[in-house]
Amino acid sequence: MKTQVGIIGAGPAGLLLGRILQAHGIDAVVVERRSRDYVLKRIRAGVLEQGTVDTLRKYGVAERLDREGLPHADMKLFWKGERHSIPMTGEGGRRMTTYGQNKIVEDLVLRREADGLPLIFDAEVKAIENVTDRPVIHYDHNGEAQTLECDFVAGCDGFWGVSRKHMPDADAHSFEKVFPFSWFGLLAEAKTSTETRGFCHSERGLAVSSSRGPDVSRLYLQVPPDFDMASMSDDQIWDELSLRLANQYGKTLNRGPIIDKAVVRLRGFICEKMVHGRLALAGDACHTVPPSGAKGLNLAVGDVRLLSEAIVSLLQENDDSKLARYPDLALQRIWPTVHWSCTMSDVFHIFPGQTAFDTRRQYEVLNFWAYDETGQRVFRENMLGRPLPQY
Ligand code: FAS
Repeated sequence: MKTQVGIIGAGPAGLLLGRILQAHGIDAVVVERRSRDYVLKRIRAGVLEQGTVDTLRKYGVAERLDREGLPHADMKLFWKGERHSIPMTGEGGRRMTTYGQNKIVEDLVLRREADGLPLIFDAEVKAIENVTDRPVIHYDHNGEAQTLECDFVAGCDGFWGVSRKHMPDADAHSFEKVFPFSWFGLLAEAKTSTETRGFCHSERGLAVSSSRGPDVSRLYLQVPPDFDMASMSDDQIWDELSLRLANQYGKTLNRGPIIDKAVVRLRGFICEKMVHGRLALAGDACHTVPPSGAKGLNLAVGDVRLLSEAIVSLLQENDDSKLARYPDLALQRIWPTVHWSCTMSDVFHIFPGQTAFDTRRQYEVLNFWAYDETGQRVFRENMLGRPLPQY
């Protein structure tokens, strides 16, 4: 099979890239190792920056988002018995919107299928040949070895994907911090009460409560790095969430059936080697962000906006100057965003061996974000997201 752009991975990065390239008249094939059912059911992110919402609207895949997305008027921070609301509307009406990543992926898959464009599930990419010339993707599908000849390959295959392995000396250009704890992510059929929604610092560890729809809550608990999901019953999970998010504030957490559970280790990771020949990385394939800042998906969208421009220039104008600049421009937004997510991780979590002194320093940052005008602006501008650099 032949195409102009081979896209590895049908996550938000790969699917959105396919949609943008299609809008510019460039053919692409998306190759995804998991089943269609698995990809559509995977619960992950859910807080969208304005730039992400605007991009999905621009490329005609925001109809359900506009119907079901929940705008964030404020962000609630609570700690030591205090709860504080930070207004979250930026200049020009910029704001955050809650809409599940699984719905974005479904909207993009359905659009691609409706347009009759190639999207191959259950197809694991094993290798990429001739990366510097006319790349060939080798993948297994239905037990048969297949090849896809391309003019360009976009590695949108996430942190554990195969693309980054084809970047020469990627390790020498990679930076990583692994936090000494994980997040236990939950999806529950329970209405999110405005009284318990937000980011919570507690001496038992972080807890987060947000909404994924009128009767669906997305909740997170800080847990040890080697946490076993089977070690807590659903009642124990709700009791722990209540202890952190509600009891000391005299509030009640709405409970309901827990419909999805996942544990994700908190790490910050950036591979600065994002282009080699006719291969480029985007999204979690080149950076992983601690979910504390709700940025991973939004960063992936920014990468794809920049990479798509570079690919269009290369394939339609034979101009590779934007491709050469893509890593630098993307990193101008990736590093500050990863730094912000790591800062949120530093402030809201309880670290092994943490002293009362450390806790008081965390309180000082929370006071600055909640009660100081400059601090509120710092918090708001970082949560609303960095502007995307322009070529
Ligand atoms: P993805 O990992 O989403 O997609 C990569 C795709 O490539 C996958 O479908 C994978 O199956 C496929 N693939 C991998 N190897 C392949 C191969 N060899 N051949 C073919 N296909 C291959 N971010 C937030 O902003 N907020 C959150 O609240 C949040 N919560 C998260 C919770 C969890 C449990 C996890 C794991 C992540 C969370 N994230 C969150 C981050 C997450 O949303 C990512 O940033 C986002 O999925 C990035 O999208 P992609 O770059 O497309 O990568």
